[in-house]
Amino acid sequence: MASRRRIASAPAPVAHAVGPAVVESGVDQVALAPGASILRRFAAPIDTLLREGVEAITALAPFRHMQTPGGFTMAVAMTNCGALGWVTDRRGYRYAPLDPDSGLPWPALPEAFRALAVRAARAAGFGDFEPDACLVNRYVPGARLSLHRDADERDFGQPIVSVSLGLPAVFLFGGARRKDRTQRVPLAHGDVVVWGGPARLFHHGVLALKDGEHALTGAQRINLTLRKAG
Ligand code: MD3
Ligand code: FE
Repeated sequence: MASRRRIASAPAPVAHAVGPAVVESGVDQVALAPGASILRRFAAPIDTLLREGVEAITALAPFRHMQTPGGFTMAVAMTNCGALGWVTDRRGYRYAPLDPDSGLPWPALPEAFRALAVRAARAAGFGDFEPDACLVNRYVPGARLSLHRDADERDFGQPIVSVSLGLPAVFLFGGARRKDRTQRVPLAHGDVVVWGGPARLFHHGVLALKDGEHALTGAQRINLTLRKAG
């Protein structure tokens, strides 16, 4: 069950924490599971900066619907920034330094993305996070992401930091085994989730996006996942 706490000036470290020297005060942090923390609205103060970053990235590396190894077209449109980008095609899933559509390196990771992710990871107890990859997912109404695990990164000791922008979504959070029961977690604009520790390899997905309009993104949800892939 999720437990909520408000971090005060001298918080007790969360149970899964690596032991941060400093934890941000005033962060509304919910422990979803050991190693998984939601920082509600953590990204909201810089949402316009993040939106502009996504615009700059997609001008160089447009959103595209990738193919799964099984030959399905993903409902979620994706692009990447940073030294490595996650790609899927008939040959499989992998991280690649070049955008397969252009043959060019992925756009640079914006400093605002990097700094936000490092700050969120630290607030959740992961003091040495150094992202080198950022997958950018775009959901339009009806788009969903089926239950999966993120296992293409080298070091599962590094967390994944996810940032939600725009329309709200219902996130499905399961367990180590695909058949484990799932909990439904609403994720709203500005929410940041840090996935590490035992939760790092848990199954998860996103239910079909509901119709709506958001002032910053229109009829879309954008999710950034910052990773140390290489
Ligand atoms: C839990 N993205 O890109 S972010 C993905 O909202 C992905 O676009 C979803 O799953 C989205 O792979 C969910 C939350 C997330 C990301 C990585 C995780 C949850 C995770 C890794 C382990 C456990
Ligand atoms: Fe995932």
